[in-house]
Amino acid sequence: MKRLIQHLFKKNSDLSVDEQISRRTAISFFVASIAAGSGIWGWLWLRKQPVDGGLRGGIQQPLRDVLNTNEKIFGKTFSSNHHTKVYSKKDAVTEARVNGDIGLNEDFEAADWKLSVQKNNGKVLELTLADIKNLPKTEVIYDFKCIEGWSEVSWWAGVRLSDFLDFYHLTEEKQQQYIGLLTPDEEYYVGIDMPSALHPQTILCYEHNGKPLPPEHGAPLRLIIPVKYGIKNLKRVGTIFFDNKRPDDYWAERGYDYYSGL
Ligand SMILES: Nc1nc2c(c(=O)[nH]1)N[C@H]1C(S)=C(S)[C@@H](COP(=O)(O)O)O[C@H]1N2
Ligand SMILES: [Mo]
Repeated sequence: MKRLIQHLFKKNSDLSVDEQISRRTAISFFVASIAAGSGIWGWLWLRKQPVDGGLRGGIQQPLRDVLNTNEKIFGKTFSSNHHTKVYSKKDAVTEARVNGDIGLNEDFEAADWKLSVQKNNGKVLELTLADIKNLPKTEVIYDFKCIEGWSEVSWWAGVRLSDFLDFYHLTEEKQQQYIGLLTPDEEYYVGIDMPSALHPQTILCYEHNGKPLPPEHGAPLRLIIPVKYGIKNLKRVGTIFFDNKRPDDYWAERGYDYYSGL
């Protein structure tokens, strides 16, 4: 240690080459220790920070603050006039990859399924697939992106969520800041900011490759929202509701970005 300190305070010219090298090593070591120390300190500090809201878990508030700031920036640049790039049918994969089966339990009876729309006056609208298929059909063929690092061009069709809300006069609901969607068993759930939900390419989807949506892709009805990553594209919608507070979100509670925009 004494040698080390002497090294640090001697003039360079008084040192041999070897001593100069060892001094540099000592300084680097010293700097690296401080850097590592502050990293560890920062990590210990972060661990002690309160976890953000969400009943079923969450991430430390400072981390969430960073994500929320990102959301503000990206939210401002979001425009419903900006369409996600679309492709032609021949570019679409014939069998889209299947990913994620949370909330898709096996004892589900598609025949008994109804979509529950929780209106803000407390009433619930119960709709059949036939009701939904009665509305104008919109197709979207786009590059579906999963945060796990894969993407593929796939072909989906259904009713535009904004057309659906207009048809059922969900005017007050549309003015809320968020829309929440849950699987019938409530095991998987997402929250979507209203501007993204009302985007013209966002659909309640019941067809894939021109055929009825297969169960593993979320039959009878799923959300297709090309302005977001795959995690927000909830399969097997059971309930829809509207709120000015952020709805619970499965992956946001596990540390992912709530906004998850593209
Ligand atoms: N109900 C439900 N929906 C879900 C998931 C899930 O686990 N359960 N996974 C999500 C994820 S991470 C992705 S990438 C897409 C995948 O959709 P696909 O299986 O139709 O390709 O579904 C999303 N929707
Ligand atoms: Mo995903």
